[in-house]
Amino acid sequence: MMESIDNISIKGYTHIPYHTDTCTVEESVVKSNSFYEWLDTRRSVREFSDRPVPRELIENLIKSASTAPSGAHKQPWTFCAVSNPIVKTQIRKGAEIEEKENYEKRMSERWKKDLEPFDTDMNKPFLEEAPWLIVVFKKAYEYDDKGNKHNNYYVNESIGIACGMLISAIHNAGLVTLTHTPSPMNFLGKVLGRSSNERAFMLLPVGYAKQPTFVPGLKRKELDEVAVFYE
Ligand code: IYR
Repeated sequence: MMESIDNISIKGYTHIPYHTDTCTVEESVVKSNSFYEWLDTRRSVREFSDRPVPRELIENLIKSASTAPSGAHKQPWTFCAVSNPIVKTQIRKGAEIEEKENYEKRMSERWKKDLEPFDTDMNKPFLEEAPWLIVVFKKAYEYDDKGNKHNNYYVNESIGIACGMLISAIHNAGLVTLTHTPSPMNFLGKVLGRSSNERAFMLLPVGYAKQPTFVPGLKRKELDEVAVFYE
């Protein structure tokens, strides 16, 4: 039995005891390796099954993402979860208008060549086929009760972490996603009727993978290509 420790006060703010599972270093090594092996099985998937996904599951994913650390704990994000087929169609149409411009005009030849292994183009059927779309909005600023405007802190860093945690939560639930960024993404705020302080950051279609599904046979960089140790 762990001895209970009381809350303490620091500069007038309550601090509570932090509890986490205690484990040996050996257990930590085993856990970290199995987490890595499991995370390494995640892939971006563009083909979705029509198998339904209940709203409760999506709520759990969003709650998980919203546990992410954020600048001064402002949690500068809104997750819009869309299953309404009419809204999904509007989003697909808006995204394909931007992607047509991207593929035909904005993207360099080198960029398009780099994308060849992924077999992407301006058509985005997954925006209607996936049972849910989660559109993540960042809040660069907010208004307090008196109507005063306050900028949030480290908004891109915070929301990037939250999206990473969302992607991990999706993988953990046995679902798949891909990070879709049909820039510019202003159309998403209009379709979803968001406030002017909310900027679309990322669009994640969520569902079960179509069976069978094929993904590019890509290879991840080795540890020594991505890490440098200073011991
Ligand atoms: N937004 C486009 C292009 C695209 C860009 C990158 I970088 C990718 O990794 C994948 C796609 C699209 O979604 O097709």
